[in-house]
Amino acid sequence: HLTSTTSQPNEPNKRIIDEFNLLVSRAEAEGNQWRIRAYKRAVKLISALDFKISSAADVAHVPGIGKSMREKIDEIIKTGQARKAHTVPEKFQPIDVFKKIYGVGPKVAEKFYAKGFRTLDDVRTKATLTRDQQLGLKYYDDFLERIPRTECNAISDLVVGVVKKLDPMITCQMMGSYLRGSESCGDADFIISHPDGNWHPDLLDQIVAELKACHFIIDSLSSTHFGDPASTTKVKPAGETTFRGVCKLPGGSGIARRLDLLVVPYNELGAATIYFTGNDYFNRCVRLYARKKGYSLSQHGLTMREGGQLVASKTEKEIFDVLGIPWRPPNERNF
Ligand code: DCP
Ligand code: MG
Ligand code: MN
Repeated sequence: HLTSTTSQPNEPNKRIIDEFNLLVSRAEAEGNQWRIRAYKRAVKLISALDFKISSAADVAHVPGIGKSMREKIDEIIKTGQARKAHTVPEKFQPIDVFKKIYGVGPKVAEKFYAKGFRTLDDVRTKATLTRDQQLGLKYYDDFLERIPRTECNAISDLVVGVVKKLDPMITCQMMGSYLRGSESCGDADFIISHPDGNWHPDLLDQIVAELKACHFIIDSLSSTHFGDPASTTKVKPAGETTFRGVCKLPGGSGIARRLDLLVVPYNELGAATIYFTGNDYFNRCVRLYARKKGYSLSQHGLTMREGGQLVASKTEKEIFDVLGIPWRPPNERNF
């Protein structure tokens, strides 16, 4: 798993690994996803070596450590540090703070900086904010807190209970990092579907109304941009509805949490399940693999790239079978 970046104290290449971890932090501050992954992969690969690197030439044969990574290694061996990791531009810190506001992406964060804002208070008092961004400020500290798994279990019980009370037939499952077994989650994600196969246009509204009535949902965010990165159309397909909002477990931690509900047609449940199980990197890999085999995979189904005919969508297994990828449990999708 490429995400764990801890190094052992008796690590022969500790100096190099420590510097590379700083480079990961810097890439995170920059929001450069490609570099974050490249440096994390390098940390992982270097940590796995059982010999001390005395020059970058020692790792020239290691796949995944390319030329620019080797230049960094030589720099660290020669000077004791990677200069880039220690010269962080002044604007990174405020931009990093801004990007953590829900509804603020890298572009808006840059814009805030260019307008001369340096603190959250500047944004609060001087910026023109969308409703989502206003809520992002309101819940700034809460949204940065991760949800412990025990609280996720309680959230799952509550939501599933409310849905089953409406109609015991309906399937409702907590997805995302929770389904992958994480000890803590960034938000609470649910997929809901009705196995009678009919589309129930007001199902989501009913569920949201019930969850508001029991004081679980405390705010609504705009749900128009529910992200399917592979989707080329801006029009939401018929038969799918999403809710993004804010919830708080009655009698719980008192911390407001992000909630995502996704209602999908039953015949798309498999494709939607792959999508909402993640993680996002696993999804990118599977989608790329599907493309190479002449298919296109989205959260709605697996289709032919040429012609667009639907090949499979109902179950995960059907989709993975067509692709020739062995099905693996969610806890083995933490790429
Ligand atoms: N997803 C994706 N691509 C994105 C965003 C999301 O494929 N750009 C999919 C994979 C994710 C799932 O949706 O696993 C849920 O999205 P979250 O942002 O809630 O991510 P996770 O639940 O995986 O992690 P976290 O604990 O941060 O919520
Ligand atoms: Mg999540
Ligand atoms: Mn989510």
